[in-house]
Parts: sequence; structure tokens; C-alpha cells
Amino acid sequence: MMTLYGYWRSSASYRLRIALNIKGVDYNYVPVNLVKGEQRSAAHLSRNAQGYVPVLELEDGTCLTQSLAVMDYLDATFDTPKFMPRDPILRSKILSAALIIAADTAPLQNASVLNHIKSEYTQDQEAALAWARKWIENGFSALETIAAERETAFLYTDDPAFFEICLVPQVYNARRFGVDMSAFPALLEIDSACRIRPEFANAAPENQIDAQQN
Ligand SMILES: N[C@@H](CCC(=O)N[C@@H](CS)C(=O)NCC(=O)O)C(=O)O
Repeated sequence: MMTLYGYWRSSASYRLRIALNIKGVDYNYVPVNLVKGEQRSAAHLSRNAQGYVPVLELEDGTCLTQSLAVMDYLDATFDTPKFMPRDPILRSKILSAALIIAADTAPLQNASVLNHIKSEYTQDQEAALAWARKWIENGFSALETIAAERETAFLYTDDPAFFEICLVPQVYNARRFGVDMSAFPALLEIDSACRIRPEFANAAPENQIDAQQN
């Protein structure tokens, strides 16, 4: 069986829990406590030299890292349901929207980035949260424009694809950081349509075995 090393509140881990559930893949879940710094242990660094979660360890011990790369592996390995359509233009558009979250938004509100802002630039918690909100709102503004014009239930498709797998964890984080989500009604519609699905609900942070650990 595969093993997912993750943390309940990590949005990148949340993406992979959703992706594994949609594919119907059984996996072991091993929590790595980010607040206690377990991601920097020698054992975890041997799985991921970056010292990040998530890591998906395959049955033969191969460790896969970077959530989008792992989602791509899952889509290439498990045929149905497909996360990504075949049409090259549609694929590119979905990947572009997913990367607005995964490349341009989420990294700016990673715990280590917020801690760095506080310790190196003598900012308090409220300033760090305001920074996080600014970059989330920036990414969400662009995505809201795209989502408002959609012609499908989800952003470009009738079933959740890479984009939605990234969106739901990012909305979870936005709420944690106090973003006013009423400014993004189309994104909220997509988020709600995803979260009623069991694959998404079972992947939610509060439903993990390490939930509430600090
Ligand atoms: N681009 C990476 C991001 C991974 C990442 O940022 N993980 C965070 C949790 S969401 C982490 O492990 N942070 C630990 C730290 O900052 O020390 C991915 O998509 O997998």
C-alpha cells in the first residue's frame, strides 16, 4: 500500500488526500507534525530533501514529492476517473488556473514564509496574516474573473480536475486567514459543489487522525 506523509492543515497534503480519494486508492496516512518541526528530521529529509509535506511513498519505497507532480503521477497511473481531459488547450487552461494557486498563491502563505516575515522583519502575527490575505486575494481575484464566465459546473469541466483539487484547500486556508470570501461568489460555488462530494469531505483537515495537533 502507498503511504502519504502529510499534516492535517497542510493545503498541499489536503490536495493529495483529495486526489487519492477521487482515484479510490487506499493508502496509509502518516502525520508529520509541522509545528513540532518533524519535517526537518533526518527521516523526513531522506524522503523529501526540501523538508516539506506531502510525500507519497510508493510500495517499492520510491518517494514522490510536489503535490502537482504527484497528482500527475496518479492521473498517469490510475485511469479513471481522469483528472485532466485530453484536449491540449483545456489541459493548459486547467493547469494555468491550478498554478495560480499552487505556484503564485500558496507558497506566499506557507508557515515558514510567515514565520520568516515575523522573525526577520520584526512583524507581528497580524501583519503576517495581512500579508497572507493580500496574496490570497490577489490570486482569487484573477480566478474569480475566470470562474464567473465558466460554462460548466466546475471551472472548465463537469467533474473536479486539477484546479478544483487545488482550490478547495486554498479556500480552507483563506477562511483560516480571515479573507472575506463574499468577494469571490463563483469560487465559493465551485468550492461548495466540491465539498459535498465524499472524496473531498473525507480529505478535509478536521477529519484527519492528526486534526487539532499543534
Ligand atoms: N509546492 C509544494 C509545497 C509543499 C509545502 O509548502 N508544504 C508545506 C505545508 S503545505 C510544508 O511542508 N511546510 C513546512 C515548512 O514550511 O517548514 C507542493 O505542492 O507539494
